[in-house]
Amino acid sequence: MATSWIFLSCLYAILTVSHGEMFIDTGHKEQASSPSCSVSDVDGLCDNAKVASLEGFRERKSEQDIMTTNQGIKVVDDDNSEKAGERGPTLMEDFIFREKMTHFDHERIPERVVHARGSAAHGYFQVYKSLANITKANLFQDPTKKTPVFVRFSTAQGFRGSADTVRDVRGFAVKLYTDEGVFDIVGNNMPVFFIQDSHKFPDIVHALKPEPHNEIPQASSAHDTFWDFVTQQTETQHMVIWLMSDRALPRAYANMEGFGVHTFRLVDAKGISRFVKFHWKPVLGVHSLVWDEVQKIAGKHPDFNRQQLYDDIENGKYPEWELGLQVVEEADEHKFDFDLLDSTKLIPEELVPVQRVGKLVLNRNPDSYFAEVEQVAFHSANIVPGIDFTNDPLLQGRLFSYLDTQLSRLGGPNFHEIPINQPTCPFRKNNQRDGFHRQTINVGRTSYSVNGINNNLPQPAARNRGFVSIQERVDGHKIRKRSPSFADHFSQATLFWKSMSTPEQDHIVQAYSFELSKVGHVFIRQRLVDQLQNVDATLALRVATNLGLKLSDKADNGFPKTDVKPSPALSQAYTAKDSLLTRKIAVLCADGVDGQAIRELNDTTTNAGAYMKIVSSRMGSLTTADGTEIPIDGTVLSLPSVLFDAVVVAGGADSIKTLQESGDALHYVLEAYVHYKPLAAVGEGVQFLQHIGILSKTKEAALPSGVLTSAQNRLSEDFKERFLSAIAQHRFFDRQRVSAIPA
Ligand code: HDE
Repeated sequence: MATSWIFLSCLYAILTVSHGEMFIDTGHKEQASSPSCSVSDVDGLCDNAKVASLEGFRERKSEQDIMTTNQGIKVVDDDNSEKAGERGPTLMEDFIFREKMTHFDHERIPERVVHARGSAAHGYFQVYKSLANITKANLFQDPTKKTPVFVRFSTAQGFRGSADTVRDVRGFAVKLYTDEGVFDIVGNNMPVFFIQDSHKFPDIVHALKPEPHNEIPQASSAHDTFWDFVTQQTETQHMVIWLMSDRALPRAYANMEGFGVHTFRLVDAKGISRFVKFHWKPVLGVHSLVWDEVQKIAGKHPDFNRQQLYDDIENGKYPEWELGLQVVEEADEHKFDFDLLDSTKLIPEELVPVQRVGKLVLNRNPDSYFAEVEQVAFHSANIVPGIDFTNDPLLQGRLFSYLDTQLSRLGGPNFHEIPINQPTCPFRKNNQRDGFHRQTINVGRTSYSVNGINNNLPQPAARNRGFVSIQERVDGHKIRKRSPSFADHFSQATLFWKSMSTPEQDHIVQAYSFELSKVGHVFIRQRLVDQLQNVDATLALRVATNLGLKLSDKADNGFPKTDVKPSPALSQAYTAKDSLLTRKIAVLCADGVDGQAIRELNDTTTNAGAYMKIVSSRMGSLTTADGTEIPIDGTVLSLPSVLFDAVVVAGGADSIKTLQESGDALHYVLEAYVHYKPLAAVGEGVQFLQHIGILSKTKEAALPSGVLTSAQNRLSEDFKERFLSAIAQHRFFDRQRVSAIPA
């Protein structure tokens, strides 16, 4: 009995589910303050100058607090407005009511015109060794230094309340609070963009967003205007094939790569500049969900990615990325068969290797979604000495747009004073004044330069202490034209297609077929399949067949190029598959389940960094075969299989008998099977898999890929090892007969 109590309390600690915190196992950690740091400290966050700087703005509830108005008047009744008689009208003079309601009426600010839905976290960046040989940027010099960061992930198309798991590019915006000012790398989880010139940005966004006459569809590219645009603006074809790929369905933000997209410059202390592409490489590898799954998650748990980011940080499973650099000497600018200034092109890693130079760690959730995540203002023009721009015409437009958009979104030119946007080094030392919501009280008579009254303060910095643009010679006629070096719109789409594994290619075909089947105009569908012939003949034929179309005769325009070599780095087939950190495992069971096997599975998987949940047909607790009680974390409906990476059917004769009679339980496992997830059956659980036809009843038949069985309820070390490695593998796309299963 004593053992069972210990077991029970352990399980409770590990498995407790609280509303809205589905995968949290410890709850929010109570944090001890260190005397030198006013921030409640956990994991050395007092090292984080940005987090510490926010402390002065944090407002916590305290036992001593008495409710007041914003003017400091103590409020005695917060339930009733002041009326002329108990049943009479509310009085105009009720300033307490008026203040409360006015504030409420103005709680919303305009959402971002793109990337409205997002989640963010604090953390730090640390370089592995000094990069002084390529850049003088202060944040890249000292390997002992941690630069505070705030990172916001987002979808691009949907409104602020849309679902996380839609087919979309994800924003990956990193704000680095360096000692020399704020440096923003406002990137995406795809290395290229739809268009080459920012002049087309309003067009692509209007085409992609819900259609203007009826605001349908939400957060989806599967509609006429998007495909009408992209099939005519053919430079989009490379990014579109990324959008049709598994990259558009990330399992978690921590499983996404990030890319700066444009070519930037690194500048060293001698003023020598080199071209650079920024990459963020996820330590846990790139992993995606499958299309059927993401659509279901969008309904069952629309905050899926947001929740995981939040929970992982609360549980100390901090998301990590390595910063990667592809550096190209200026002298090599023209050695590629594409233009480095064209943001619809990537540099294959096989041509220019990605050097991993530092680590990004996210280790603290924001305290207030609005104050931090909603009000953070990224701007691709926020660079520091040691970084510079290129003439990429997409980047050049962004250098205008991000500052401009904040003026209406954040209500004026003083958004840099909002706490989350303030640099951690000295700032606003200038003669800019006033404007909406100005907080700073500038003391003194002078707000101009040059001034004699105040010694011309503030003084400009010496050239070697401040930002100086590289001395690029620019010479040209005013002209509205694309460079001929931007003309190839298809070769890199071919590169991407050729680099995919067979299952990834299948998913791309399915994605084009699904999207175009939602397009009403047949001529748009025809245009797409005809154009896909420039990418790959088989791809075009497969999509055309699914759409019931015939391919038009193709003019010999030189595409698809036949000499395109695949780039294995683009495929998820070769990503890291060696960790269980943050993986989620459902154990399906009912009363009479074998408790010992669950204990062992729980120990094995949680020790490896995974989350395990007990799922049954009702809430409460289960009585195991040995008489102990196990708390249930959720039901087959509230914790559906789409929220997990793997499913275990636990043993115990009574438990299996109950499960076999439940249609929801049968569906649960079949659905995990068709989503290619690892499945394990223990003891009598094997009969369950036979019952639903996943396992043959004849012993000789080979197990389907990714399905593990243990005839005994006592688990062997070998079984546990194979189970862990199957979960680390993530998905088993070589699984047979999936399309024949109705789940
Ligand atoms: Fe953006 N983009 N963008 N974009 N973008 C915005 O800025 C814009 C582009 C990206 O988490 C807006 O503050 C133009 C490429 C991210 O707050 C806006 C062009 C890449 C975010 C804007 C592009 C991005 C935005 C809307 C074409 C990847 C969310 C709200 C020249 C490299 C940042 C805002 C956050 C947000 C303009 C193209 C990434 C309107 C004009 C390429 C991650 O300013």
